[in-house]
Amino acid sequence: MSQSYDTVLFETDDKGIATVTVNRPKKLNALNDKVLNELADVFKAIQVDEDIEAVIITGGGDKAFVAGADIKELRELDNRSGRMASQKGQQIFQLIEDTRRPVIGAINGFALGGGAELAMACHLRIASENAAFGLPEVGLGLIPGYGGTQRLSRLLGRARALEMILTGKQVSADEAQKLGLVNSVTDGDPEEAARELLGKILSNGPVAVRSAIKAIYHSDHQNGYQVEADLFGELCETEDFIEGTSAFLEKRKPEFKGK
Ligand code: CO8
Repeated sequence: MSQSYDTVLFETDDKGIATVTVNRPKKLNALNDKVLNELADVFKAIQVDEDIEAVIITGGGDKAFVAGADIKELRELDNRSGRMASQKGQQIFQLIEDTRRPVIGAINGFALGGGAELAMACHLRIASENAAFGLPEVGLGLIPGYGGTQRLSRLLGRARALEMILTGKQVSADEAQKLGLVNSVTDGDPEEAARELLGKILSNGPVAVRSAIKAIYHSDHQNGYQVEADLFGELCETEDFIEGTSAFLEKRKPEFKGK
């Protein structure tokens, strides 16, 4: 199934894997207001579509994942509209992070500024060898505004986040992996590598996978242990739990129903 937007391609395959492609290749997929609105629409649709098991986000063309927020639009902002634009982007990226199905960023080129922030809003990131990451906002007299100061600090630790953001330097895919910014680097197509990884993830109990994402993101909150215990208890009453444990004891492969 595919749905058409002007700047975002949205397709779902027969395994329930949705691919969301930011598609403005002539502008290196820069995030203008239209792209952000369409991303919000797509992810609102994903949240309520029970047939979608996982999501891959990637960039159109062969040069960029997303080269940042659209600098032409940024130029028009003042204090009030700038704050609002930052909050709007933060909310959309939070919507992506809150997807209770695995979201993998297939980073196929430049992931700069808002593009690096979009990558960080994904649960997992796989980069192509030519990918490059950076938060160059200070060079434009700005700071990251789509949650990047927060997510980069959580992913890399404060010292490394400070170094990347204060220098605005770009790092290669290999360096990004060493820093913990991406999970892996592939010499092939990162979208294919994401599908391969999803093959492993989606063979597990679907309710457990969703609960694990929720619990892990609660490690940022004070009640993380409580959320973990509550979800653990809920899982103990699922059909998937009965099936997973029975399959182990009966020495066979489980057939999960996602219930
Ligand atoms: N915004 C708008 N247009 C862009 C952007 C961008 N971020 N990036 C590239 N483009 C456009 C170029 O202007 C060019 O358009 P045209 O052909 O019409 O001149 C086209 O894409 C191709 O780009 P280049 O010719 O520059 O391609 P190169 O291969 O020479 O260079 C680079 C590639 C190095 C990626 C270069 O394009 C570049 O430096 N781009 C800007 C990167 C950047 O600074 N990104 C950060 C932007 S700031 C940001 O993301 C803030 C996020 C938080 C905002 C919160 C509140 C709103």
